[in-house]
Amino acid sequence: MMRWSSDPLAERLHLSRAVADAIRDRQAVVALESTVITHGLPHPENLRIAIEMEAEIVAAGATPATIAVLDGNVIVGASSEQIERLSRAEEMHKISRRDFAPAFALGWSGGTTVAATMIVAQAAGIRVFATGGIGGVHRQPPHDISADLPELARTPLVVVCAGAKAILDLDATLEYLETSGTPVIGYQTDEFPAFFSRNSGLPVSVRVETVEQIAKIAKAHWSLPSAGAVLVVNPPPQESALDHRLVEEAIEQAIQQAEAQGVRGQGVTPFLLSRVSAITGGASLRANLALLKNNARLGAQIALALAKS
Ligand code: PSU
Ligand code: MN
Repeated sequence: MMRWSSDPLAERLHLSRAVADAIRDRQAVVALESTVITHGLPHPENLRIAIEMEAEIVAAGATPATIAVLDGNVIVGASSEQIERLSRAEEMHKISRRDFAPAFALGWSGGTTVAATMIVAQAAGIRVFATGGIGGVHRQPPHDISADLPELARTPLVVVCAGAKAILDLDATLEYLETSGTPVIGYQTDEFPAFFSRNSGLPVSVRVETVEQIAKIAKAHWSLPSAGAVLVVNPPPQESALDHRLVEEAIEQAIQQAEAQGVRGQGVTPFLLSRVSAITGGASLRANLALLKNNARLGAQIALALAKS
């Protein structure tokens, strides 16, 4: 057959056998991102949580697909050796939408952000993706806006998270989501969770009680012209969630330290997260790990509900 154009993304997609079989058989599959492994969490917690999230998904009866870029290839369903490599290597890129082209052309390896993971999941035929927190609008000038937000507006998936990273301007992030037409579904909550804490004082656009309701909303949303994602927000588990005010104080302090030390650009998030963890005596890290597992489990339940509907 004559090929009029090449498709570099499709050519570089490598699905594991388990993931390829599950997609072919229309079974429940949950995509997982890898920036949380390469840039979001310290070693060895990053490795442990990547394995535990997959185990949660398997236990719930679905197939996990950790997505990453290795040597210019797009991996869908990383093996334990590949996850181990992602968790250790220092020279990993943080890959968002803009970074795929150089990654393909130059053979980069890296963790995929929420935006990049959505692009790959969609290309592979996966409909559900679970993560910790999405990117959003930053608090300080230049009010950096994460590429995750425009991606949510255009890529039709169910994305499960515990809100946006707590270090962001949540109000502005919700306004962006509203403007760009992304439903924000509170799973058993009226409030947009603040990642480490269950409350933010900000409303979701719809509250649901069951995963079947989420599946119904997703299918209805995707019937609209050029529909993007539905964002499911799942409050962090009660036992490990932190008080909103306490987290706010830690973040304020961390932001001041970042400014004082001149930390900028992509370095800001890792810096703030590690400072907040130090200030809270590791409590924020424990909350982060607990909510990641919690979201993996909910993602699996939603994928099962979608597969049945
Ligand atoms: N939330 C966290 N830790 C993280 C991220 C989010 O608590 O590491 C990652 C996700 O992969 C998200 C990315 O997509 O940060 C957003 O980065 P940016 O704001 O540069 O787009
Ligand atoms: Mn950014």
